[in-house]
Amino acid sequence: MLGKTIAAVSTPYGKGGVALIRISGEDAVSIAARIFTPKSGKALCEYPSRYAVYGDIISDGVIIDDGLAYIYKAPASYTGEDTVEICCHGGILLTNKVLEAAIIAGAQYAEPGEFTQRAFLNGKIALTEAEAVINLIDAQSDEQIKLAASHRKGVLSKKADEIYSRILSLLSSTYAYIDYPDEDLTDVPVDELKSRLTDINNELLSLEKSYKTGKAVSEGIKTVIIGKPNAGKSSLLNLILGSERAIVTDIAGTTRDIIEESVKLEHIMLRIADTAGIRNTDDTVEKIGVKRAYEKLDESELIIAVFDGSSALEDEDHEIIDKIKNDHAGKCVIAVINKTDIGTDESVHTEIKKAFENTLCLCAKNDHAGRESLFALAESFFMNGDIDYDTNAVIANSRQFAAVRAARECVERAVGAIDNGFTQDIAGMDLEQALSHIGELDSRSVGEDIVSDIFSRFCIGK
Ligand SMILES: Nc1nc2c(ncn2[C@@H]2O[C@H](COP(=O)(O)OP(=O)(O)OP(=O)(O)O)[C@@H](O)[C@H]2O)c(=O)[nH]1
Ligand SMILES: [Mg+2]
Repeated sequence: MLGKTIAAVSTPYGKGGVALIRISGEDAVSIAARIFTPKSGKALCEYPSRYAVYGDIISDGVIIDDGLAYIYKAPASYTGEDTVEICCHGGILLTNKVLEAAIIAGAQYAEPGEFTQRAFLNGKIALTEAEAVINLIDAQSDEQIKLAASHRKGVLSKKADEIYSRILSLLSSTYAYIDYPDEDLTDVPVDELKSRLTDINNELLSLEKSYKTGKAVSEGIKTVIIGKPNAGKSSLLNLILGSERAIVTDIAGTTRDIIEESVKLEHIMLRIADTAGIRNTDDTVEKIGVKRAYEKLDESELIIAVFDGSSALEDEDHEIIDKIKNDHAGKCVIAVINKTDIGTDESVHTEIKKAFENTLCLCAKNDHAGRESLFALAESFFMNGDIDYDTNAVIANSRQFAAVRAARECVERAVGAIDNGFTQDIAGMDLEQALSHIGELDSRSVGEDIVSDIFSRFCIGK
């Protein structure tokens, strides 16, 4: 596959000042030379690497534009192969004609993400760095850019390398034991092996925990707003979003279906679902709404439970409190005591504060200070202040998380084996598996299907 030379338009489809057509592969320079004639009269192939050359762009023997050709010789290019990038004026038809000329001159259309896939296959970038390219392109918040940029710089892949080397050096000690069990050839005494493995285990554990933040930043936290009818859930959604997204009326049972929106806080994103008010009802549509509300509650990572603080709690409120306490223990919960503007029922405050650790009194109609307090509380669950992404490796997706967790479990098993008096070779088997999982995090032992899945999420031309 790497033998063929590929080409694609790397700039977005549409009119613009300039467009960029990228050609990569063994024949990149000779193909580009067929469609690009330098004004200097010198052939394109005669230019050294990293040169920007001004010239004419030719299609079907006719000059159709003038522009620049940037030459990068392997391995000093994005893909690690010979690459030429041709910049022409950014017309839709014109850009397509330049690409078509490159195809006629011998290139093949690139698949989505194929340039970055080649960079990965040619060892130019680690898998986490390739994933960061997609995240940079898809970023919707400053924090997402910071996290992706740190992965692009290799902060996570360097951490993976470091842990890999540390496990490997301990593994070689266990190999010495396997080869010469009766001789005392192991480099590392068993106590030291255990203490070094415990350090690695802790390091993997803190990496695993970093996903709580990484997920909040890069994927967003699944958040549900739940409460009895008329508690003010939709009003709260509107306050959070700063727009009249959901219908609000004084008729109990106004919201029937789930309303989903995303909101950016200072660092993290919330993927919020407003739900139908919880109550027993004979109304067929509302019943389905209540069932969906409970399903959203099950999926959620952050629960915003809304209570009307102006009048005593009702059966529905108690049902919701019990449900959260019994079935969702351990989840992040914010209990909002709403309608502070129309009075305070002390019993509600007492009961809610007794039931939940994090409570907030506000007026969902227009309380902007309350909105800020809600955001600050949500942030505090997932972020510990500003993160220095240059020094802290943070896991950004479930694939990376699964690899780190699996590696940590293997190291933990190895420690357990030593604790239980097993010989080093038994721990060694777990360490071999741990290495393979760390390898999955980056590149060394990742499956072909996973690689294809990652690159299929790219756009064409990247
Ligand atoms: N005074 C006052 N009224 C509020 C407040 N929050 C909501 N309301 C009113 O309470 C009524 C119900 O508000 P909604 O936001 O529709 O309540 P809900 O929980 O979404 O109700 P359902 O969709 O029926 O489950 C509306 O008349 C709101 O204007 C508040 O903080 N103060
Ligand atoms: Mg509603």
